Amino acid sequence: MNILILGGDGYLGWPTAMHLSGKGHEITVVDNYLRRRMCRDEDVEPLFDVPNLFERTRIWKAISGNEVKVMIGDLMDWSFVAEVFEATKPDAIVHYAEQPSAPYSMLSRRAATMTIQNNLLVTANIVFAVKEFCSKSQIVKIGTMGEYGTPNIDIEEGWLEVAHQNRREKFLYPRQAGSLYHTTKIMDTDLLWFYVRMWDLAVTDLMQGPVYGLFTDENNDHRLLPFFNYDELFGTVLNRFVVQAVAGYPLTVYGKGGQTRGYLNIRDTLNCVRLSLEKPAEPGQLRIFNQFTETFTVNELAERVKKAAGALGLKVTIRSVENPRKEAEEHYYNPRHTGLLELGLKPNYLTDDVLTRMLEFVMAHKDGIKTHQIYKKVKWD
Ligand code: USQ
Repeated sequence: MNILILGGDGYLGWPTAMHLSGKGHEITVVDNYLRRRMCRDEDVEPLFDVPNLFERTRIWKAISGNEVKVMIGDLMDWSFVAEVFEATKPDAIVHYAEQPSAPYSMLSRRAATMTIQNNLLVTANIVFAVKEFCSKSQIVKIGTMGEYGTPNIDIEEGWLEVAHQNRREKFLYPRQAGSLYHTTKIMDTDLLWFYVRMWDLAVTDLMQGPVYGLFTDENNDHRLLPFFNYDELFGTVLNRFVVQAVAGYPLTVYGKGGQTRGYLNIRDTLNCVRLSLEKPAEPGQLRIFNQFTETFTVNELAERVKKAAGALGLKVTIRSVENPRKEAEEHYYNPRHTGLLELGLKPNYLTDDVLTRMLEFVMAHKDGIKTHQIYKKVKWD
């Protein structure tokens, strides 16, 4: 397939590009380096430097023999979007091109409006571009489990059948997000659902939980590793805990630590995206999968990291800190996640070996850890 990866520079975008390129697909990555700029602006650098996209594609070509094309520009700008779609006429679009951080979206009015503008306008531009340049191509959009929030009933995969006054109808499962970022993901799902109904687009929405990890089959050469953020804005919780364990920084459990989420290894993100592309949604279908492999509370993650780090001789403490977020710290959580398993996903679970490998890598990069960026207390209220 000829595949466009929008947001191809990010934590997940670049590993996805290599993975699909390695499987023989023709890949073009598109990015405007927004993530790199936001990190610089907020003084939260990743653990190690990552080469730019042109350099990454040169290294990947030398190793794999595969060419990945690069286009740099802003997907909020229609003239650039048109140029990209005209030049590539893709069979499929993987849409990662969003501001992905919940805490960033709660920083300020400016950060909030940037998140709304970027995430919604880019999604809308993709819809218009598909209609105009490649109406048969499929869209795989990265959504988030956070769209559902933490309701006191089981979470279905995208849809809920409602019986009301002796009649039945299927609706999008009720969504009630816990941050402005997560709210924009609800809104872009609504945009896509509207145009699926109007224009028969074929869309898969992958409702992803927090991702952890660094290593994939394609990045044995460390110059090809993804960004590894461990700061409060862009680091996901398990990646943060691994770095905190190595730095001797007490693991920052927010509040009671009973917050439960569905987690997945970065390898499984790549597999889920590939499986969705290989078995596409039908025209006129919004297909939704809950994309995670296992659930943990924050307390459980902290204990797991403490144990694995202890085996490496690291002395780790866990500290409950004031929760900067407004979220339930103890709650019911039972989301279904059978769709991707049925497509063929073979999960990579969180084992001690996985944690040990991450810890050892971070130990070798310990000098790069800047502890001031770990806990900045970006308040939800
Ligand atoms: N948490 C702590 N301590 C920390 C950091 C986080 O207790 O030091 C807690 C948070 O309060 C939250 C949970 O850990 O309850 C997960 O936090 P996170 O920062 O790993 O994840 P989140 O902000 O929800 O966002 C991440 C990605 C986002 C994706 C989302 C999936 O950044 O792009 O959409 O995970 S989900 O959480 O399922 O919505």
